[in-house]
Amino acid sequence: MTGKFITIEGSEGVGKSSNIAFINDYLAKAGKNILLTREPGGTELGERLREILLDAKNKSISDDTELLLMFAARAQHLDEVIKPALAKGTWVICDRFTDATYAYQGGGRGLPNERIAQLESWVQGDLQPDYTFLLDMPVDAGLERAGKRSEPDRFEQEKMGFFNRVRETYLARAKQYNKRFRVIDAAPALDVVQKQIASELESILEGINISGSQF
Ligand code: Z5A
Repeated sequence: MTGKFITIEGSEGVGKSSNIAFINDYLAKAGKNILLTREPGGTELGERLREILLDAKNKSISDDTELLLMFAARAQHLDEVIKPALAKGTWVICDRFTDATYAYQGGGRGLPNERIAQLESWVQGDLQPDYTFLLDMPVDAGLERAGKRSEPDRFEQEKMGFFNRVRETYLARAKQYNKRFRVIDAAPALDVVQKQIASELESILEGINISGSQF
């Protein structure tokens, strides 16, 4: 008995938080047991690592350290939260996962994909999300949305070029893993974005019912 593992990705200001609540409600109405979680974070230790990683005062964190801390938080998250929930048949909705590492530490920081892949294989084994929603929109418009919020964190202080590489990496991965990814145009008004998400969720649920799975 296993639940489905759904991840939500995108660069700054694309509206992940706004849309995760919508996905949660949609699936709850469809009768699924749901666990909402996030990365980095999702456990007591992971949330402490998140504070370190996002704190704009921590200017001296090296790129390798950043990568290792992301996977340290992920290892704990998988063992303590994600795997047990999936094993019970719960659907896990996670705000960012390893695609974010490829996008931010790989695309953004320029760390080699091979190094990320080694850690991915060590920490996750074969475990991959069943579905990944990539909320995509032009970087400048996303930054404008994000800029209307509070003080920028350590990542939000990066420059345009960084976020363009993040977006390009996400789009390249969506193309490479096109069975798992659902790319959503996040630029229009929220109700239009949510119509696209609802349509994808409907087809996911239909596909699961047709294949005869009880989940
Ligand atoms: N990170 C990493 O580097 N490597 C990794 O492996 C992982 C993460 C897992 C924290 O992530 C940081 O960790 C992240 C990458 C790094 N970098 N940053 N920054 P996070 O997901 O917690 O942080 P975030 O990207 O800033 O996400 P967020 O705070 O949840 O924001 P959002 O989801 O992009 O957007 P939002 O809060 O839902 O919406 C932004 C604003 O736009 C808000 O005022 C909304 O009301 C508005 N909005 C949303 N949708 C619309 C539409 N459609 N129209 C108009 N306005 C809208």
